[in-house]
Amino acid sequence: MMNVQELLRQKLGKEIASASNAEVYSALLQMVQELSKGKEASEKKKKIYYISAEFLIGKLLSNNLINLGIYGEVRDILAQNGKQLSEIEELEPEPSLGNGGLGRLAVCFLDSIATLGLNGDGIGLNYHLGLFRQKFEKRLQKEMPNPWIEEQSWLVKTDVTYPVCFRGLTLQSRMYDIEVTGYENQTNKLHLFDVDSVDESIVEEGICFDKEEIEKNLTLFLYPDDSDEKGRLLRIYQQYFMVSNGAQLILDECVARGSNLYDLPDYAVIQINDTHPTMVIPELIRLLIDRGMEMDEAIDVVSRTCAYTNHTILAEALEKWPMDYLKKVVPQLIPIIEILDDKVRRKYEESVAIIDRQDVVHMAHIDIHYGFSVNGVAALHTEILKKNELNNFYKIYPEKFNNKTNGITFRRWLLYCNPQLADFLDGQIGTAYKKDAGELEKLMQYQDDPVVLAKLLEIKEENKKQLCAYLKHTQGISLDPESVFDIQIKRLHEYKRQQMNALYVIHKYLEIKKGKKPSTPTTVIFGAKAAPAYVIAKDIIHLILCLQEIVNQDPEVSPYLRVVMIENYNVTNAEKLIPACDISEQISLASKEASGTGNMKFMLNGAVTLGTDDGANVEIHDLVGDENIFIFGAKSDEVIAHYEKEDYVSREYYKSDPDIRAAVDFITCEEMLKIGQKENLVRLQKELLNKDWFMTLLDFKEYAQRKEEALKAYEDRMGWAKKMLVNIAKAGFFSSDRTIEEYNKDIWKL
Ligand code: 26Q
Repeated sequence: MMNVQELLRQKLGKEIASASNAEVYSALLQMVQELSKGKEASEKKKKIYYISAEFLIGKLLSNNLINLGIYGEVRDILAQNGKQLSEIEELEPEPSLGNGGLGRLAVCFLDSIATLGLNGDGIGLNYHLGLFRQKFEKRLQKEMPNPWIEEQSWLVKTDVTYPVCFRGLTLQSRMYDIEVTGYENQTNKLHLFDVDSVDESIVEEGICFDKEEIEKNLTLFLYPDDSDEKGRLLRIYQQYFMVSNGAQLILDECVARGSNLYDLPDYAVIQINDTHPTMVIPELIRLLIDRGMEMDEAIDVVSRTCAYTNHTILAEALEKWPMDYLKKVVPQLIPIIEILDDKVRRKYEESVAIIDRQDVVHMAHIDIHYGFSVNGVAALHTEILKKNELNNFYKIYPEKFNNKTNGITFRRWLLYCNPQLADFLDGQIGTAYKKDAGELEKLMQYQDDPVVLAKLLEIKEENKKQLCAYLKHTQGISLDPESVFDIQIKRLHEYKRQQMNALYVIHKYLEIKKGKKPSTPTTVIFGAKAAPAYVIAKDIIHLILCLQEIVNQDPEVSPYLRVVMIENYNVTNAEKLIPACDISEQISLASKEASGTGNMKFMLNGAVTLGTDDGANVEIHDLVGDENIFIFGAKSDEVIAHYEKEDYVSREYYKSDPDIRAAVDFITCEEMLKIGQKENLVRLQKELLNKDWFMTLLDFKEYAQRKEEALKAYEDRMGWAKKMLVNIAKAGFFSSDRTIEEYNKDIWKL
């Protein structure tokens, strides 16, 4: 057994008590890196490479301490020396190498791959300034760079470097590694590629920079603004840089493990995370041909190595690149893509072609034809892919389609973020659930035990108080821990319908003004970043920030209703918000949210879902039963029918329902215009009345009713605690360990 105290003292070169927090942080980082290194996986023959444009890793210090099994010990040693681990954690910057679901999923998967002792690494890019840091100014979102790489960080610089050729430009890459510790098991790696020539000083105001200086800007930002051609070309540069490095690394490693390349599928499986890394397919083919393989053979080998995950059914998110753009950046891929298209065209109809009549390349089509597996991320989502969105492909390749319902790592989303609950579970049902999540079901035997139920309520109350203290400390916001915490945190998108929640706030505000005082006060909490060029999404943020001001400042209303939008929503504040939640808002328009993973995190932490029958909510609903979830709204087949018939007219709902009318009118009322920007508010209101593409008004009435029911149910404290208990007990299915076991059994076969 190692002596943690001794190791720490060694790294510090002095007594812990006399070191600063910064020194302790630095020593802990070194110590963890050393311990993780000692657990590096021995390479087995076949390996999974998870390639993704996003890895939303979150802070790593405590996560790694937990996975190494020394969290409690370190916390106590520090405490004995007058140091708080929670304060030291605050010194670690959070890398923002992802947007939301897809990026966070990738990291939960890396955790489970290592925890299950599988051979697998992640491959991505080392964005120096991440997504962006969100600031609110005049109730509008402003974007700032989020530098996260410090002198000392989790990144380990390696000697691995590859040439990557673009038209008229060859860059030499550099690989950095981050150790991925599994829970009480081995350590795997996240490989992040970069170029030495990146120059952060070219960033001007906010997140503006010269989009043409590729050598300097290539790995500055995740999703640089792609509203103009230069921005879109930069995305192609990034994507190709990622996949070319990935492909070269994979081939090198497989050869080193004994592959002759003709047997590549016995040595590697590449999971393509959405279409962003799709060019890995033509790139691998190109590299194999370079190494002497025939074209047809190369296509066959690559097709048996690559598998594709689809994360969205929104048409606008399915990537399509004009041939012109590809020619400007990666001309070497053009002949290969043309051959891939030609082969498809000889066999199948136009609708499944790779290059369409407008000379645009459909990236997902490459993945489906030239990968051996296509999976959706929740049962409903996969069904919709098969029946609707990708039906033409399903008819050709029924055997390729499969579902892998998403999951989350319980280490971060329970053990770390909710230690009180984890400790309580340990005492109640034992500790086996940490590695075998199905064990949580054992909690069901206590569903009528008043002592257990009271304890769950007490833990929730404590978490709410801690959240209040955190928000006071970090954002200067004061909240009432006695109120119901109703939380919607996720990327801002019209289909997720934050605007519906905002309309509810208006509705409630107007009711209170009319004298209808609720018996339980509610705090509605939002957290969301909007894509910098997504105009309506930014208008919705503006609406919420204006409401926050009006509602909270109104002495008649604020004792009963408060609205808060958290600035710069990220993994770190999610870890505080989720354990403190009573009502989890999962209100996307049915059929639009592929899965959702926040919904699972909330459930696991004892929140009750208020949601539509969409994505993984459907599976949550099945597991907990009608009693323990609040479901409302149009079902996915109704919604799909509305789109087909084009018969949804939002204005009809506005005209016929006085509550809806009052709420929508309020958006541009005098009070709002006094503090808000007319342009934004009017535009948003018009959008709701004239288009409302995601059918907010269709579901509004039922949403408001269900929410009232949930608030009513909350007042019966023991009844509510039972709902909490059932949600926790049934959450085991959503462990990413289960998801990864399924990927391995059906797709990877490691
Ligand atoms: C596409 C084209 C151009 C620019 C950007 C993009 C782009 C960027 C990011 C498209 C999609 C994304 C991210 C998608 C995402 O996060 N999807 C979420 O994936 C989760 C994990 O499977 C699901 O739970 C969510 O339902 C899904 O929305």
